[in-house]
Amino acid sequence: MMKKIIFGLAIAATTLAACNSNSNKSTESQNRSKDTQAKSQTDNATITTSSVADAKNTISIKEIVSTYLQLKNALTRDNTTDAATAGTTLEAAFKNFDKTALTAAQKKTFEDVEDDAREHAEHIGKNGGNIVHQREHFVILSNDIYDLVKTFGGGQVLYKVFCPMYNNGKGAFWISETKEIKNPYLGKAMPTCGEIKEELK
Ligand SMILES: [Cu+2]
Repeated sequence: MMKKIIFGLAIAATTLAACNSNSNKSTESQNRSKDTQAKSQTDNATITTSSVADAKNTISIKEIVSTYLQLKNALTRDNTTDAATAGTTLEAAFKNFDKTALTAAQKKTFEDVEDDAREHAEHIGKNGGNIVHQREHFVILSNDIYDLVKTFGGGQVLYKVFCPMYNNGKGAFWISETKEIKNPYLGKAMPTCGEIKEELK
């Protein structure tokens, strides 16, 4: 739990560094983000196995998911302005989310990702015109959305899709509402790069 919070802060710190457009810093920050991401995926496995049983009821994260998908689709079109708009809307959706009726497991997952996801959504919103940077934030935001969908359900069938080429072959995944591959990281340069890794219900 504490670990996760510390990693969250680390992400926030490296993210801010990335915004200062110093290329060395930016590369270092990306690498550190990747480490954090790997770690966070390990943590996820633990969280989801313990919380899946009592989840997927009462509260819907539909608005968060649909706004994330709008953001994802803007990135597939290389549309940095629409991505920024969706990022700002997503930040508001997290901010206004009503947590009062959550189960214990839902509350835990939501609070684990809330600050981090808001931070990434906010940066995407403020970086219209810099799609490279928006995509850096989208990597970790997608981890957060994955955690939420695993615990709450997505309100529709969703897919976890992996692109092995992004970030110099380190790869990254995203959440999609369609089986058809449209890559938000590489956009129109390589729209069909990606492989479905998991179906989420
Ligand atoms: Cu940023």
